[in-house]
Amino acid sequence: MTQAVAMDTRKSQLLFERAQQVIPGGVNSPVRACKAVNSQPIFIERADAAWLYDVDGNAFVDYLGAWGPMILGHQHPRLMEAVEDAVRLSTSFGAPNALEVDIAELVVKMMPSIQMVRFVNSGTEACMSAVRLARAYTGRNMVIKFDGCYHGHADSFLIKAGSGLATLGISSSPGIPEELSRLTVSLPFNDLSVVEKAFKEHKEKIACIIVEPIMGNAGLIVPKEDYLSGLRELCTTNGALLIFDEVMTGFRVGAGGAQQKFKVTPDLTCLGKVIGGGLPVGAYGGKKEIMERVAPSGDVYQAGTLSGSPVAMAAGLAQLRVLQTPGAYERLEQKTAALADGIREIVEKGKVPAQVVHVTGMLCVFFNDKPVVDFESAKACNTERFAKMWQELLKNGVYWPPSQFESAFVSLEHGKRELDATLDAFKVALA
Ligand code: KE4
Repeated sequence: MTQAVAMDTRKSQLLFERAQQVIPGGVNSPVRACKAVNSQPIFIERADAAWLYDVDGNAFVDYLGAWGPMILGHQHPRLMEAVEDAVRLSTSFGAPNALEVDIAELVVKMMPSIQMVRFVNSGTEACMSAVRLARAYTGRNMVIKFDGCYHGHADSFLIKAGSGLATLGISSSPGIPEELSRLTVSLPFNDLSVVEKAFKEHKEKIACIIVEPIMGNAGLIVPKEDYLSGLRELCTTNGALLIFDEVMTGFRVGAGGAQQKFKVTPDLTCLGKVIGGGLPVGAYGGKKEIMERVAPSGDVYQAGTLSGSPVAMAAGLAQLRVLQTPGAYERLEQKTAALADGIREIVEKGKVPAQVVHVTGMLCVFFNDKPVVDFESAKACNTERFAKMWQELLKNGVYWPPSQFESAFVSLEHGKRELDATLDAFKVALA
C-alpha cells in the first residue's frame, strides 16, 4: 500500500479549537484527546459497520468500537430498528418498562452467576455500586484492586489505575481524601502471594477483591493459569466477596464472559459497554442473597434517574439477542486471531521488539521485547514507538486506540477487506 497522502483534518482542527474553549481538554473523556500519541483528536461524523468517517471525509477501519460496545459493528439493522421503535414511544419514563425485564432475564440466562441484576448508566456506576454492596454485605471497608486495572472514576478506584490515568501518567488522582484512599489496597496483577499477604495483614477488614478477570486497561493482560481460581479461593477462605469487573469482557470474550472462559464464579459481576449497544448502560449483579440487600428490597441505597431507560434497554437487548446467533463468538475469535497472527508475522519479519496479545474480540500490540504480565511490565513499553505506530496507522486509514494502555476491539463486521487494509497499514506502521 502506498504511503497515504497527508490527511485533510481542517474541520477537526477547527472543532477542536472551539471545543477546548468550552470543554476541559476539548473532550468529554481524557483518552480521546490523543495526547499520548502526540496527536489532535479526529472528530467523527458517522460510522457504519467496521468503518469510521470523520468530519473531513476521511475513512478509517475502526478498532475503537466506542471502547467496546460496538461488537456488532456500527448501525447493525436489528439494533438501529429497535432503537428507532423505542424512541418513537418517548425517550424516558422514569417508571418501569417491559424492556428492563426482558434484558434482565436475558443477562441472567447468559451469565448464570447473576441471579439478580440492577441496571445503571455506566461501568463506573456499576463498579462503585458493587463495592458499596460488598462493604454493606460483609460489614467491612477495605477493597483490594490491582495495579493497572480500571474500574471507572469513582474515588475508591483511582489508585494506581489503568486506562486514561496510565495514558496520562497519573497514577492516582488529586481530590481523593487520604482517609478514603487508605481503604483501597492496590496490588500487582498475576501474583497470588501478595494477595495472600494482604489478607494476612488486613484480616477481616477486606470487604472484596475487584478485578478485571482479563485486564484490558493496561493494554491486554491475560491471567496466569490458576490465578483467578486462586483469587476465588482466597476470597472464600477470608469471607470477602470476589467482584469480576466484566464491563469490557462481558459478552465480548465469549457468550458468558471471562468467568465462563476461565470457569471461575464471582460473587458479583459488573457489566457495561456491550450490554448498552453504544447507549449509556451499566449493570451489576450476582447472588440473590447479596443483591436483595439493594434498595428497595434491602437497605443498600443506589438509584438513577435514567437507569433502565427504554431506548438504552432496547439497544442492549437487540445487541445481546443478535449475539445469541449460533457461531457468533467463533466468528469473532476467527477474525481476531487472523488479525493478531497477521500483525505477529509482520513483527517477526521486521524483528520489531513487540508482543501481540489477543483474546476473542480484543487485541493489543505491546512495544516490549518481553511478555507483558502486569502493570510494571506494561509501563516498561516504548510508548514513543507506540505513538509513531498509531500516527502511521491513522495516516493509512486505521483508527487504533490512542494509547499503549488500552485494548483494540474487533467487531463481527471486520471482514477480509478490513483485515487486508489493516495489515497493509501495519506493514507501513511497523517498518
Ligand atoms: P464507564 O464508566 O467509562 O462506562 O466504565 C468504566 C469502566 C469500568 N471497568 C472497565 C473494565 C472499563 O474498561 C471501564 C471503561 N473503559 C474505558 C476504556 N478503557 C473507557 C474509555 C474512556 O474512559 O473514555
